[in-house]
Amino acid sequence: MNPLWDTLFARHAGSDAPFLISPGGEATSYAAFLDRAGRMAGALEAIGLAPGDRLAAQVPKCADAIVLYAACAARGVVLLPLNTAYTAAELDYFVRDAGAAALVCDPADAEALRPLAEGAGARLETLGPDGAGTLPEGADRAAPAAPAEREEGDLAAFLYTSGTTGRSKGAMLTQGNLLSNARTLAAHWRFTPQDVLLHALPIFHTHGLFVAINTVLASGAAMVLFPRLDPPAMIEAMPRATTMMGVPTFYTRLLAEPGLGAAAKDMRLFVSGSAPLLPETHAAWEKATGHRILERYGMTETNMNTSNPYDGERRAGTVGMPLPGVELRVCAPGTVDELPAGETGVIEVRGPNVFAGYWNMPEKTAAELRPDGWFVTGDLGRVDADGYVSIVGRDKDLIISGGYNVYPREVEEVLDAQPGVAESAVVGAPHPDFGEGVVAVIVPEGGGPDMDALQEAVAAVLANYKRPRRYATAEALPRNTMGKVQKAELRRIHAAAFEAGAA
Ligand code: MCA
Ligand code: AMP
Repeated sequence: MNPLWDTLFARHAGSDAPFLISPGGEATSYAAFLDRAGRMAGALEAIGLAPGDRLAAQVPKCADAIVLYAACAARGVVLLPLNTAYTAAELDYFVRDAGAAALVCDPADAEALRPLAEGAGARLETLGPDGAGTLPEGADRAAPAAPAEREEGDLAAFLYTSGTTGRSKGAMLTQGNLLSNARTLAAHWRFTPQDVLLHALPIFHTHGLFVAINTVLASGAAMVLFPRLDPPAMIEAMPRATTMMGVPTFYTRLLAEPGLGAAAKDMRLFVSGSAPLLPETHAAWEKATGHRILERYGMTETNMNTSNPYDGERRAGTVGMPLPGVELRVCAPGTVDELPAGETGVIEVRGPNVFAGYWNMPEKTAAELRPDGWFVTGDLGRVDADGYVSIVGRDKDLIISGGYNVYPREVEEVLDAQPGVAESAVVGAPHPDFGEGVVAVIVPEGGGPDMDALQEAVAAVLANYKRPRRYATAEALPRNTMGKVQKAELRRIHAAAFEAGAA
């Protein structure tokens, strides 16, 4: 028995139905995909990976990257997908912290990453598009491996999430976590084998990897795989598709594309999540396409928690109701006192979707995952009298830019270490394309920093989407009587940082 492999993958054995479709229309059947996944599992076995071993993967989005996910499921190897924008410094931490047995990277990055892998005691493998790399070549040669024996409680993936304090945490997701959500979403969003999903999300986060791919697998649907967000190509493919999932930036960028209305005519469902969808975008989309976007809410630690209804009202500005099997409550901050409908507090969730804790961090786990199974999300929200959940803010210091999380603390630590910087504070400001953009406020010391050198130093350690897009200076940071930086005040001061014409 291997529930993840059996339920999502093996049940399609022998099926000629399409699973992966290239933007040009070339289809790979489920049967052909499974054959390759079995061989890729053989390649993992050949390099000595055993069930429970961690495999870190910073690989380009391509069919073989999805084959690798399937092979890890088959082999019981714990997949640790990594953002392709992460720098070597970021990668080094994840590989070491997870005790990864292998690091898989783009063949083009192999030489640069070899010392890192060696230093961390991980073997280095490569995987690129079009069958290039040591693992795809290994799969070409390997015989299919038999699936490993696994149970629902066994780990399937580690997804790292930064935090408001301390080191990044590896959220441990079990086979059961992924399966419960896959089944729920496929049913709730009415996926069938006739569906074709436009897949343009990255596949190293929950949204593109689990929400999108597992829902397709759980329903026997197909997906058109785009290497990245590509509005013209997606509009062209839309008449051959039925559904799309995206972050809000997908919707604002597609709205600027000619031909959207006609292309979207026969689509069945548009889903948005990972960041708040502005009610204006919701309205503009309905006007342009006749479709009401279905917004849902989730987290790395919990997969999906709530969704607007498929049949009922998809209410703009809300994330709908708790999904079947998921409990949600709103508590007064710092307590377990549940608040009445309409009052704002911290959202907590419980259910089979909630992760097993943070890798090697019992204290962090205890702080966020209560012994009775409630997970403290750090999102501030309320539940209306008719059950719709709205997210109204965050109890955690977090910026969400284009669907990616940026933890200000991580950026501030890098800025504070630069010459000429006494201290810094990083906040989010409304951004027309990314929803929020990163703004850094620097308190200079001495002659102040050399800004070119500072930006170079930032780029050397932080992934591109975390880097401040605006810098401002201040003589001092606003602080409250406890000495805490008043981020709300800084957000107010810099609210127009990304408005047209702003410096
Ligand atoms: C790219 N850039 C960004 C971002 N993405 N800057 C800020 N925020 C971003 N998200 C910058 C690059 O640094 C570069 O800057 C320039 O934009 C162009 O880069 P490029 O890669 O070409 O950008 P793009 O292809 O246009 O990508 C924008 C994007 C992408 C499509 C919005 O970021 C994206 O796919 N986001 C989705 C993220 C996602 O899947 N989140 C789910 C997390 P420069 O020119 O200065 O070098 S999972 C989750 O949140 C939970 C579980 C949930 O509920 O789903
Ligand atoms: P991550 O840690 O990358 O999984 O990001 C999860 C966070 O994204 C949540 O805690 C929310 O703050 C945010 N999020 C996800 N979906 C939505 C949504 N539909 N509306 C508002 N925020 C969202």
